[in-house]
Amino acid sequence: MIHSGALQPAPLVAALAALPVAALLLAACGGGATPADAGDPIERDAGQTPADAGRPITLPDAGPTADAGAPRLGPPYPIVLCHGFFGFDDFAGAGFLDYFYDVRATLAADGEAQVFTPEVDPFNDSATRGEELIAHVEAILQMTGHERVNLIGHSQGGLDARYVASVRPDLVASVTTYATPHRGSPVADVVLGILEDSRLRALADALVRLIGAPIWDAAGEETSVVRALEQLSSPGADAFNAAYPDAPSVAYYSLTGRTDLSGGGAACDATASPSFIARYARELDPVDPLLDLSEQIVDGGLGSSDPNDGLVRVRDARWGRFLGCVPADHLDEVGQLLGDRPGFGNEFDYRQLFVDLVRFLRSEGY
Ligand SMILES: [Ca+2]
Ligand SMILES: [Ca+2]
Ligand SMILES: [Ca+2]
Repeated sequence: MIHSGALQPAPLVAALAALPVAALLLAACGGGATPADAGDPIERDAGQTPADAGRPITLPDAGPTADAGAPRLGPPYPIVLCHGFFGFDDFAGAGFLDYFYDVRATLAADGEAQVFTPEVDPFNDSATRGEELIAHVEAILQMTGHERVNLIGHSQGGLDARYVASVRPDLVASVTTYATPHRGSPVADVVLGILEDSRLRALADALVRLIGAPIWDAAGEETSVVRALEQLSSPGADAFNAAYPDAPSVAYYSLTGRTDLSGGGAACDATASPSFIARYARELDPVDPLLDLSEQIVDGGLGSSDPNDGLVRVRDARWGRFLGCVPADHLDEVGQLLGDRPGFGNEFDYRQLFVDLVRFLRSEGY
């Protein structure tokens, strides 16, 4: 936690901004599930162990996988869920692996045995996290024998996924980003002092509560949380997009949430939005109290209404083929906290969304 006495004025601002951003980052790809039918185990050196619910995957030592024992299986490809900014470690005892709350078990019940939830640095930029993710993906491919994976990233996890696809397109069949701030988040801009806002202090406090981590250490120096925030700022997003262009061979999809009882309007318009998303068109979501302040900043203030999920604006979340909006705040999107209902009167079912999304990817040939 931040010790207010150690904070400098600028760092404090940064701390505030970091709160909403942290929620955004929630979605870095987490891969960890061990397929039940992985087949003959491949001999691997005991190296790093990707997080997995009780059944760890052992990463190969490092070597390239392009040659010996090259993966060869086609679709349906393994699913890799990429988590965002932080890991909910402090939320009611929920472990990091529950970022996508109960999603892997839900998908398993639908016949999807190869769903992974790898863990990457909860607070860092997407180039760093993306490199970690590449190592996980290589291990997953070696274990499953497939030639590629489908990456589904929530929040910053979507940027991590894009990094992997840009740098190693040979490993990726599709990238689906969910509430990912491709064009940055006003929350990060506010925290880093790029935008002025009188609510900074309260925002910073809220951010620290949300991410459960200090933005500045006791000496008043920045932590890696700041690197993540810088990436999520408007200029940081521009630089990332320029550095890591989409791979022509990879399919890109996106979807996002809308909250604060907004119907989304034109911002959510999606050409031929699939029925599994369009079915929620009439549902409205009340924003989680944890995101109330950041929602006010993101949507432009009183009298304005820029559709968003409490941390990410809809217009910033569009990438590739936009599938539409679901009635959910940034936490509801992945079933947080702890699988709670999204809000009074809202029939959005995030578990069903993941089931339908994976079925959709299968129907698309991935
Ligand atoms: Ca609003
Ligand atoms: Ca919720
Ligand atoms: Ca909600």
